[in-house]
Amino acid sequence: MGLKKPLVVVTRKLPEAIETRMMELYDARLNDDDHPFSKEELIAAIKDADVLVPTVTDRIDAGVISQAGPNLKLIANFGTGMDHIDVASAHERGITVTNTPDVLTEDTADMTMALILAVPRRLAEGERMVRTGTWNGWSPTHMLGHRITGKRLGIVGMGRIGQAVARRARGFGMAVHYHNRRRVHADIETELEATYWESLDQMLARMDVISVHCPHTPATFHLLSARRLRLLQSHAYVVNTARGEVIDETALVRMLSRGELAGAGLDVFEHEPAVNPKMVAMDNVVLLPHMGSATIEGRMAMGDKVIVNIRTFADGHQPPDRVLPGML
Ligand code: 8YV
Repeated sequence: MGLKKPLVVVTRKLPEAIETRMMELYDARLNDDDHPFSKEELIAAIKDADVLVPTVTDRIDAGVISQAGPNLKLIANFGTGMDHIDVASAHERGITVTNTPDVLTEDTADMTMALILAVPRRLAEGERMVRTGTWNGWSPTHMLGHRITGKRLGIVGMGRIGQAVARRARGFGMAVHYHNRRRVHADIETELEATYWESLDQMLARMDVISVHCPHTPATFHLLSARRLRLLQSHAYVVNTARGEVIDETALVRMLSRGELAGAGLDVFEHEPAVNPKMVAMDNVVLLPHMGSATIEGRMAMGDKVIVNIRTFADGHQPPDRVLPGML
C-alpha cells in the first residue's frame, strides 16, 4: 500500500485503546459519535479509503462494492460473521476481506448458556417481578420453571461457538446432540459426548432445547423454517445467538403465541434492531440486544486482530484471518 500511512476508515466507535493505536499507525478516520453509517456515508468512505473497517451494521453488498475507489484494497471486518459483506464481489475486484474469529467464541458461548438457563428458569420474568414490586413472597408453587440438567440440547452448527456451548452444556449435565454440514472429528465428538444427527429434522423432533450456531448464508436463511419449527415438541425452547435470519421469526412468534413452544431466548433478530412487539409482551421469551460477544476483553481482542490483519496486509503478506468466498 505504498509508503504513506494508509487511510483507514472505521465505521463505528471502537474501544479507545484500539482507536489510539489506529491513530498512531494509520491515517485513521474514526466515527466519534458512533452513528451507524448510512449507505451514502459508506459509499463515500470506500471511495477514499485504502482500508475499510466495518461492523455488522454496515451492509456492504455488491452495489456498494461496485462504488469502491481505486485505493480500497482491504475490508478488515470488526466481527466474525460475514453475512453483511458480499465477499465474492470484493474478491472479484481484488479486495481482500478479513474477519476476527476465535476471540469472541467463549463470550458468545457464555451468553448462549446464560439464555439456555434464563429461559427455562424464568430468570428475566422473576427479575421483572422483583423490580416492579409485584412479588408477594415465597410460595412452594411460585415461579416454577424447568430443570436443564438431564435435558437434551440440540446444537445447530457445530463450529467453534457450537463446540464451546457443548462444553458448557456438558458441565450443566445436559446431553449434547448436534447437526452440522459435516460431522466433526471423532475426538471432538468423544470429548463432548456429542451425538451427531445427519437429519436436522429428526434431531429437532427429539430435543428439549435447540441452540443455533451456524452462520447466516443463502443456504441457512430460514433453516429453521415454519415446517421445521413445527417438528419441535411443545415443551422445547429455542435459543439463538447466531443470526436472526436463520430462523423464520414470524413462524417462531406464531408458535410462541399459540403455546406450541415453551419459550425462546434471542440475542439476534431477523430485522435487527426491530423486534416483533408480540414477543416483547411474552414472559417466556428473553430478548437481548445482540450482546453475545460484548465484553471489554473480547472487543479489545477483536481490535487487536483487525490491527494485525491490516499490518500483515500492508506489509505485503497474507493476513491471518483472510475470508475467501464461500468460506463461511
Ligand atoms: C459482533 C457478531 O458484536 O462477530 C459477529 O459476527 O455477531 C457480533 O458478536 C459484531 O458482529 C461486530 O461487528
